[in-house]
Amino acid sequence: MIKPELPSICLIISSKDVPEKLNIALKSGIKWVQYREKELPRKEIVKQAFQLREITYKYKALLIINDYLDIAIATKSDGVHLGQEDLPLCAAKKIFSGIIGISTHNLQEAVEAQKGGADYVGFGPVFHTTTKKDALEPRGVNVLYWVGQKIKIPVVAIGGIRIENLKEIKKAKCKYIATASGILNGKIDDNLKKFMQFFN
Ligand code: 3NM
Repeated sequence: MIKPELPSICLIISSKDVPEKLNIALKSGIKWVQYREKELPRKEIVKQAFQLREITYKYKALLIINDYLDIAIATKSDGVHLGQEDLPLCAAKKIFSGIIGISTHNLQEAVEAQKGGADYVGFGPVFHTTTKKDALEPRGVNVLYWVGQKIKIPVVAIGGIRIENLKEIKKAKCKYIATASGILNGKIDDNLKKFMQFFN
């Protein structure tokens, strides 16, 4: 399976953002969506993931499912994003040929993910975030820069990324970001336009 190149901006959505906010974001040009739902029962997550596959397919946007490889496979999603406590990368790689992203919070985790054949690492939280309930202490942009220098696969900055701090992300030579609140809070189309201008 030929894996598509990753766009610069990943929008993280949960069930409450479907379909209204997601539709605005897709119409405004987002090409990479991660579905991250921590509250709903699994049955509901499956149902919504199928809907998301249809919608994202229509807009030719990548769909990555957070946490659940089985749901990613069943829905023919483009990829899965796994945390440190989820199914280990080596097992995921045996049964899935799509995109596999791994959440990392320090250099060692990022190196391990790269060695294990991950397609990208999420690195964070770079800044303070309220979206993730059990988020760790912010890592800051200096550490982000340093990780980016050591890692060859895409490093996706995550956690508190917003228009106001994109300059710092760019200074850290980071080419990929993932955000929920940075795009979804306020006017989505305006936010996204500013994010896209920054990465063009
Ligand atoms: N993972 P926002 S931080 C989903 O550090 C997630 O691994 C993180 O949401 C990590 O853009 C985070 O609203 C929250 O801060 C991202």
